[in-house]
Amino acid sequence: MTFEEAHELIKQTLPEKRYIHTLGVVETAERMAVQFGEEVEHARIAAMLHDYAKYFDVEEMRRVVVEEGLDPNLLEYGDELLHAPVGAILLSRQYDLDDAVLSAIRNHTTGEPGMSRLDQILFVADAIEPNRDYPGVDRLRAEVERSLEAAVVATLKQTIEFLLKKSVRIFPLTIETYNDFVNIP
Ligand code: DGI
Ligand code: FE
Ligand code: FE
Ligand code: FE
Repeated sequence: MTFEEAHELIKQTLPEKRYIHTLGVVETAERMAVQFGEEVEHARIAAMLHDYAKYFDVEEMRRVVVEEGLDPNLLEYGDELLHAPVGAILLSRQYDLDDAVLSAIRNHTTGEPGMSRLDQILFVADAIEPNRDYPGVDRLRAEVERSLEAAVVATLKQTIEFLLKKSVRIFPLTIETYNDFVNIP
């Protein structure tokens, strides 16, 4: 699938606000791929497709988790987690996409220990794209100038703090990714 094909698909699939968010992620992931020497075309396509399943029917997404043998814990931590792994699976069924691209889409919400540099770029770009506006977002943007790993840790901290404030369950993979990326003193 080419970038333009992905763009057409997403324009037809997502509502206006999510489409605008997506274009911000594309712009940010593209810039970060240049900065960190990763393949720009993979970054652009992964960013364009990352929220493909965001508004899919929750019951349908839960069925995909069961059918495809994904981690059954995904069903116990809130529906927001489903769109990343389920989106990657549904896209892989319908389109020819690079494994590196599918991995970045699959991991964009929780991250994963040992995730690739492309995964890291999408994970951070999703959180800092220009349309994002929440307390601390400029601090995250500044971390990207330090290092990609520093930006991943800062993004995970912001996500975990947000989940704690909301008193919702934190998916173990989110914590495992934090433990993997944070520096041992
Ligand atoms: O899809 P986006 O809104 O662009 O961003 P995203 O894919 O990073 O999803 C963010 C949502 O996912 C937000 O509502 C918080 C939720 N989320 C992220 N990590 C966890 C989580 N929810 C739970 N319950 N546990 C997590 O570890
Ligand atoms: Fe998402
Ligand atoms: Fe490729
Ligand atoms: Fe997103």
